[in-house]
Amino acid sequence: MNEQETRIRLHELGFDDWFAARVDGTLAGTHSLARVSAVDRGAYLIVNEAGELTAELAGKFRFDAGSSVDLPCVGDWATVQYHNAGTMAVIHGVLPRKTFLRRKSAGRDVDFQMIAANIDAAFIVQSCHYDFNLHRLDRYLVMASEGHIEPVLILTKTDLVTPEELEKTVTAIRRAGITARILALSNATGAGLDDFRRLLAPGRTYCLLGSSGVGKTTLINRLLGREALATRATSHTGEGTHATSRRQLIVLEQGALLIDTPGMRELGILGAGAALDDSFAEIHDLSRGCRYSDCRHSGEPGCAVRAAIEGGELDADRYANYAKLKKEAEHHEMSFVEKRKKDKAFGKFIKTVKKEMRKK
Ligand SMILES: Nc1nc2c(ncn2[C@@H]2O[C@H](COP(=O)(O)OP(=O)(O)OP(=O)(O)O)[C@@H](O)[C@H]2O)c(=O)[nH]1
Ligand SMILES: [Mg+2]
Ligand SMILES: [Zn+2]
Repeated sequence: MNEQETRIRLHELGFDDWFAARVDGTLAGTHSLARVSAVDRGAYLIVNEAGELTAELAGKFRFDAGSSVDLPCVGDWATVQYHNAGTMAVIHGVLPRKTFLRRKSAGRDVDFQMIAANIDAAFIVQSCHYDFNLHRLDRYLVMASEGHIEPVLILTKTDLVTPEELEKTVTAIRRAGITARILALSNATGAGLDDFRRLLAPGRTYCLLGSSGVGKTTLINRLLGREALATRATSHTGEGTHATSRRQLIVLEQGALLIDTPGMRELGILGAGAALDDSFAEIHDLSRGCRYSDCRHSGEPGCAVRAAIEGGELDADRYANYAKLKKEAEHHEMSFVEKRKKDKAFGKFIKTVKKEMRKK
């Protein structure tokens, strides 16, 4: 591949003049450019003009990084060197980020965790059935605007609500003063998918954000035209577990770049349990009236929350939404064992990629 072809291919992966102006000229000839396509606890995949391969951080880069924010994240442009005939890469640095998505690390004030970098538009995905929540939507909008990213709201599962219910949701969003573009679709029937496709431009990068189970990965699979990525429907994971376990960049045939993220990431912006009780303050207050201090509100005697639902003072759907998020928060907090499981899964994933590379 000559220099010209390499440049064209990198542009297809989202590289542009903005980044070109920020490449350290002294590295020309010795270093190459590649885009980070997946990250999971110290293991990296990158994509370059020839395809996808695994990468490691240079020791000096890791050592010099002041915090995790300085380390590569999905979507970053990295300066790399290749070894073993181009099958192994070492990342020496990342270019400045044009835009970014980051969340506050749980439990700390000033620490941030990167979600993705160099995103042109963020798709904030909520299901119009059951998951929809204005407060959460607002958090995502703040997150996008802080990162200088245009937000687009995607309402999924329109097949599960009536047109009137959908209309009500859209009205509620507009009444809250949210002016971002809204697109409603169903992965099940395909309604709205063509409109969604029209939003995607070749060489542009999009990130899907939203709670677990809203259909982010299903949407990507619909665009790919095959079950390329595991969803809750295909992975047979139980309720409350996350079908997607890592952030990953996917290149569509038509040329757009999509980053899938696991739903649990939203817990960071909500601040898990505490913030939940904050946004569902009335439920938290009600629970103080339960007979048992550790009441799960699942049929215990003297449960004030159940009584409020039965008495019509607390909306059953609102409570269901709270219970679901609470479960997710707890899941997030007990995630040590889960994390280990995921590490193993990622190890397997890396092995498959390596095998694929050897075949080429
Ligand atoms: N009825 C209906 N079901 C859908 C739709 N989109 C997705 N689903 C189902 O919703 C479930 C969750 O979908 P996923 O794509 O795994 O959700 P996700 O947002 O990727 O979830 P995480 O990876 O856990 O963050 C699956 O069982 C899908 O089949 C839709 O538009 N309508
Ligand atoms: Mg997913
Ligand atoms: Zn109770």
